[in-house]
Amino acid sequence: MIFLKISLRNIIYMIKAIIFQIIISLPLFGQVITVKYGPLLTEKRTDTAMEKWRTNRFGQFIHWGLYAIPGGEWEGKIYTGAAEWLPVWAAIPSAHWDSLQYDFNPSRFDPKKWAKMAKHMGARYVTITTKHHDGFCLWPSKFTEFDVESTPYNNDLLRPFVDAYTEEGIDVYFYYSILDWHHPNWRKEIKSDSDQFAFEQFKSFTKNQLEELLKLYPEVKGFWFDGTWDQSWKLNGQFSYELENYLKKIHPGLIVNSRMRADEHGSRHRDSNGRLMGDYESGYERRLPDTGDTAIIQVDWESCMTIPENQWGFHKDWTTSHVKSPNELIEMLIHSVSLGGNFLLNFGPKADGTIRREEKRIAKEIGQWMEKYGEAVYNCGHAGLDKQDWGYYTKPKVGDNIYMTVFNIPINKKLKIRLPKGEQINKAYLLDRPNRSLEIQSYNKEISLVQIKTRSTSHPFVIVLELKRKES
Ligand code: H79
Repeated sequence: MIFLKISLRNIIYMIKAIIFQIIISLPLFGQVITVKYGPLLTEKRTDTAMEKWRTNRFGQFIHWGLYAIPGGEWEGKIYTGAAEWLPVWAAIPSAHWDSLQYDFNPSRFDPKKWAKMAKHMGARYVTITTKHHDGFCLWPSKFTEFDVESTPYNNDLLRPFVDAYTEEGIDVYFYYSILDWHHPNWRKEIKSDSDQFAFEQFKSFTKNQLEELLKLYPEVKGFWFDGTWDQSWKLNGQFSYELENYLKKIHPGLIVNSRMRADEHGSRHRDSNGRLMGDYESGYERRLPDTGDTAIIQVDWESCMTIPENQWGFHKDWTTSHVKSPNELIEMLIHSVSLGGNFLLNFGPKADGTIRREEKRIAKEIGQWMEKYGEAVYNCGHAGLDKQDWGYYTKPKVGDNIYMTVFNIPINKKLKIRLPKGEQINKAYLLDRPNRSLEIQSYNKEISLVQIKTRSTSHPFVIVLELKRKES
């Protein structure tokens, strides 16, 4: 009887599972939802601008704005949430927050120093907050008074920033928050005709500012949109489609993240049929795809990461969460590249324009590593081999070599490699010692072992693997 009960339950469970499978695979059976305002392109872009985006692989994110002034502290109380969300955590009235602009005077801002630091870290692109959720603009905008021109600093910050980074050969991208706590016409939800009217004005304002940014800073390579999760924006799939199209027309080669878009059914990042919108998937915020999620390589994608747990803008107290070490961050970078993605590491400069000591140190240490091993990062992607516990494989776009970045040395100092059928190892050597080959042993038909010598290192290191076809 018990047996019967269990099997009945199992049968019900199986039926449920089958129904679920059928539902999720409906698009595969041709039950495709009609989407008019989905992706502009359904394939990966192959133009030179996008190819460059792919070769860059490592970028610097910069969150800078009025939130750097309080740095997470309001009326004597430290709020441990993200510093740029302080007006929400401390329920600060808009007018009060906005008056911070009269205290904004980054007299020590020296973008050449920032750009040099980024260059030494190995960043090939930078994404800076031109306007975050509070609506404050780092450039003199014709369309608002809530900008850097109305501060005691009264100078454009973006122009010298763009110049300094461009000078160092670093591609510049603009972060832009659609959501705007300052603008009177911003709406989270459209509940009435007057909301609708206001939001139409807001859409024009958004379009005007984006056009303005492209006109003032024609060097910019793309936009990183944020703050697009509210109902008002999700209901405007047609507008975001047309806006993406328009911006790309007036600025050929422009690169736009998936977060900008919703389709006309309100589906974000991916349309209602699961197709990526924008040029790359930008949903990986403070997280990475699982190492086994090789399906992700079908699209371009980027992960953006904070150094503490969740601080983007400058926060004066970094003791309340784990602060990632350079090695942890390098691992995240390599993890991203091994799955064909980019890694954007965040920095939150202080209100005076300087960069905090902890961030400088981290940038320097990552830079020392990149100097030695950057070959395994730039222009690299998924290697097509099964991931092993010692670390990650990456493969350059050009050439046949494969890089193994080792983070965990096994007790027996033998690194397992499972090769595809018909392949064998020709040679393996340390990237920084190309003249000395490492010994290769065969474990069984499919698995080989690379023997490493005792290597006392406090950093990950890279092995180059040369493969060749097996003679049959
Ligand atoms: O700019 C950085 C963050 O400030 C910003 N994106 C990065 C790059 C960011 N803001 N919010 N989030 C990321 C996470 C979004 C949380 C939300 Fe909510 C959940 C928005 C709406 C629901 C939490 C709950 C915040 C508002 C309500």
